[in-house]
Amino acid sequence: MRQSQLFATTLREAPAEAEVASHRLLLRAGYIRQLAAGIYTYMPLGRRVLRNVEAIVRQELERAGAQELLMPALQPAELWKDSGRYDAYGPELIRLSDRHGREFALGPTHEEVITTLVKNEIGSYRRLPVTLYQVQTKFRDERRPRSGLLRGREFLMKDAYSFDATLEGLDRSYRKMYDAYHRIFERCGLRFRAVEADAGAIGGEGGTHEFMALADIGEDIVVVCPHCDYAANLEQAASKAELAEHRGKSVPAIETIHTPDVRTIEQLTRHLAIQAGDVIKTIIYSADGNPVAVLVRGDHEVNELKVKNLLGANEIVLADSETVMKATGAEIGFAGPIGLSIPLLVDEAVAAMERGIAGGNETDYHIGNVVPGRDFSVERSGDFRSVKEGELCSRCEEGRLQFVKGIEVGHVFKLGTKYSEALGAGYLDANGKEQSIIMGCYGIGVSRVVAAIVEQHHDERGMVWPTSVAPYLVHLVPVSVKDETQRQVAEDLYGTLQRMGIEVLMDDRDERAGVKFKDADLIGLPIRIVIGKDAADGNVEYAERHSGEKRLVPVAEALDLISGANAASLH
Ligand code: 9G3
Repeated sequence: MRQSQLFATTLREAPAEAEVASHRLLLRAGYIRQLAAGIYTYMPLGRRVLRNVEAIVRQELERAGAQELLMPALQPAELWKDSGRYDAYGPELIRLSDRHGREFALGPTHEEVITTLVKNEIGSYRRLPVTLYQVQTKFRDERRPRSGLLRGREFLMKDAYSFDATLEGLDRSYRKMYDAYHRIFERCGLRFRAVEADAGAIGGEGGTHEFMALADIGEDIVVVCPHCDYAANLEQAASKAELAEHRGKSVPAIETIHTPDVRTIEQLTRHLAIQAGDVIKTIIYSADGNPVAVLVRGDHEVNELKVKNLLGANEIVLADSETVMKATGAEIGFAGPIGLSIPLLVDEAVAAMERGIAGGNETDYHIGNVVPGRDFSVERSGDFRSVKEGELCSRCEEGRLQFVKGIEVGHVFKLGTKYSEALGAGYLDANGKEQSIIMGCYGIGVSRVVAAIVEQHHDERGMVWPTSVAPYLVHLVPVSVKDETQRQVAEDLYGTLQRMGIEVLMDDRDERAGVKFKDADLIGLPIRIVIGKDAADGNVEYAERHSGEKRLVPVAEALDLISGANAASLH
């Protein structure tokens, strides 16, 4: 491609609202242009990257045995009403009516559509298992679309759905997708971690993983162990509680302490000159309307998801002051485990304390010398706390957990029969009995992957594309197109590379060298060939954008180096 003809202009500056690197650089280098908030045009350079990412995704999905189809974006509202999700989603689900007044939604995802399709196609277990996928535009009316392609309102997703007759089959389908995702993100040049995540709103058979591309601007916290391969999202992560060296000496009987108006941990530790870790914090929740007390050490936080999962509750909220008064006989801030008649969930770090200070279940009073197991029951003890950085890894019990930021680029779910039951997608098993199909679903934010790659591969001068996804492999830069020798050598190289099937962009513009080099840095192609005054001796400069390495080589050697890089990148 000749840059003088390329439909792209580079910008000196990005608009003020562009904050993260990928948003700024993709705009400045002419890869994307915004049409409206969260809605983008992929310019030729950006489209080529998107297509390269799609190609990797398709190759790995096909290799995993998935079959590609393409579903409509316009989805009849009835499907969402049948699945019960029409009202579950608010303004994020874009709704519209057609000319006949029939209601539709612009597809944010396709569980309802694909399940209905399969329901009408699969009658017998003999047609199972099957995994279907598409690469298609999704619509989600984000309240605050931001960071360019990282969080758009119209974006490209690869969504796959697996259909099995048994849970073992689902495990196999899930594993194939999980492994394909590792290959995809590795080939895209992403540093990522697959983290155990909670099934969340989609409510499947449990067993779900998020693929997080590591980046400081990521919105999610990933808990990783530097010593082993443990990784989990913050909601799910578990640490090994470093249990207080166990009680040897006997602890005196409990004592009541007058603590007027001392309601918070911070006030209590100051009032009694103790550490937060000496406190037994008692938080009262309403779990599906039933009060429950959760005990964690004063320096820990309750992990409400873990409590919800253990109780199997649909909803868990902090109890209001009336509920707290009814359950404890005291105002909020004085709840304690002794004498409570509601269930006690005791975090293991509390159960291991030698003694602690706890609320007195009487306004303005706390209790000292409280011994877990002696003064209150610890039979319902477990992991109810959120992990903190520096705690011991729960898997290897050697590494100290670290918090890193991540961008969710993929998410795989075991759905079970949630949708097949709701929509009546069954099959006849070998005994002729009607069974519900067992599903999994697997998403990759294809357009988000483009931005995540930039977040991980850029420097102060611009983007640094991995060869596997770069819009072109080679950037030919003749220093002066007015110099007949330089122009000729460049034209010959351009022709040769094209005949070799190498993707090449030639900066044939009549611009100063400085402008050309700055633009080349910004656009970020992996290999740059500078044709300058040494062209007279048949030499050109071979430069790698990633390593910054430059060397003067004869044209023939430059071609060998490029051909090698091309083969390596399967470009
Ligand atoms: C909606 C809206 C937004 C949504 C959803 C539904 C996220 C919704 C979860 C998923 C789960 C998987 C298949 C590919 C992988 C992800 N945002 N989700 O269901 F109506 Cl407005 O999409 N779907």
